[in-house]
Amino acid sequence: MERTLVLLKPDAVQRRLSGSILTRFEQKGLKIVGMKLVQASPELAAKHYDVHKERPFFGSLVSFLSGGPTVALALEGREAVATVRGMIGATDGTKASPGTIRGDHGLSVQNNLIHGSDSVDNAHLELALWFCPNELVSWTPVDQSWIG
Ligand code: DAT
Ligand code: MG
Repeated sequence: MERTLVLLKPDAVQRRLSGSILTRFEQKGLKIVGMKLVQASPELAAKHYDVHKERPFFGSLVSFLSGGPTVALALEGREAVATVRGMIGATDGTKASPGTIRGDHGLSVQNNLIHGSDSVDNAHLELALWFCPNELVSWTPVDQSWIG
């Protein structure tokens, strides 16, 4: 079982899409093991996007991610990292396939609603950045054996 970090970024919260996006993950069979509303500081946003610190859009990206509340989710399931990335779709909403979260809800590159970790290693790092260990809950859903 893998765990991955998902952020419903401030545009998703402002547009009241948090619930419908979360429903997609629940319906897929992914298990919520962490969930909270966070007002990210610019420092947290900058750490989260540290890999992009040399890019010209970095300052704007940090302002965006710290510009309102974000829903932070830790999701668990088989192949959770790649599964979530597939459900999210391409970075640019205009290129993201219909049926994906970005493909169904956005036209922007920066304001693209959602983040998902891109590798198991980055998932570990990002989960540690956004959650304290005691905020992650290990539990077994009653239908687990039917989900796989
Ligand atoms: P992803 O979120 O699909 O993993 P990424 O890691 O390449 O995409 O970039 C991180 C975020 O930075 C992305 O969600 C939106 C923003 N971004 C990426 N490329 C951009 C660009 N050319 N202009 C503005 N923002 C960009
Ligand atoms: Mg990325």
